[in-house]
Amino acid sequence: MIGDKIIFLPIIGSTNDFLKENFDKFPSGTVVVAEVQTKGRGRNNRTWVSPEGGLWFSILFKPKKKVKPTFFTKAACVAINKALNQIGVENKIKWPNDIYVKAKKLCGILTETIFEGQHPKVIICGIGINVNNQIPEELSDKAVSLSQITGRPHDLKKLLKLLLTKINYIVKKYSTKPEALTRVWKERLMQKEGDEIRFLLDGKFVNGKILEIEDEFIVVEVDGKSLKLFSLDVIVT
Ligand code: BT5
Repeated sequence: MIGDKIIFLPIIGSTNDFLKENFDKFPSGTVVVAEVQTKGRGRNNRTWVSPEGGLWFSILFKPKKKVKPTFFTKAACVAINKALNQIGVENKIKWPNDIYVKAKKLCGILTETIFEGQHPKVIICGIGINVNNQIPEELSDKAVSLSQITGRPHDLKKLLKLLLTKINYIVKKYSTKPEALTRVWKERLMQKEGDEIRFLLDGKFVNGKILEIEDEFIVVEVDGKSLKLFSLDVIVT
């Protein structure tokens, strides 16, 4: 069960790195939570700002069956989306790994894999949610915290418990039918196939139409040409 073992750390570089270095010491389902991360990471080594008051945690998976690592990103996205709806916070998934409230990012997910040959031996799903923490000045136009949205502080342990229960449920429910999870995830995305979007491409804003959404890439039509993109800076309005 996810969260049967939870390790609470006051301060660490990154909970993902902690599990990458120590995965052999802990069973599948172990969760590591840090009060503060000094080297919190996003994708492509981008910085994830992680001061006190936020919920910064990683889940260790050691899958016995063949599974795509993106299954866990989608499962976490859908579980968090549902958990937040349950506490009255309307939100959407932004492809591929974020949770947005209106036009601001509340949560990011970073799934990392250690392969044994072709087989994913260890999958680490790191989740960062702004809860009671301050949003730094430089992110204030694009990030938001749960306490800013609801106007009250939130109990981090209670929230963690709710999220772990939901993630556990979603992982179990869809482990034998991952394509059904993909459908649910797509339904809850901010952007859908067919949508006209404005996005950043090589430093320039362009308009395009989403042709196809996959786990790892998105196909966009721009000026009659289709482009396969592995990350997408959509202008969220
Ligand atoms: C993510 O990356 O959104 C994945 C973030 C995962 C963080 C968790 S916390 C627990 C675990 N341990 C880790 O070290 N990481 C995981 P990406 O899509 O690349 O977005 C990164 C971008 O989000 C940055 O370049 C900033 O623009 C923005 N950002 C940084 N900190 C933020 C924050 N606290 N809230 C909202 N946006 C933030």
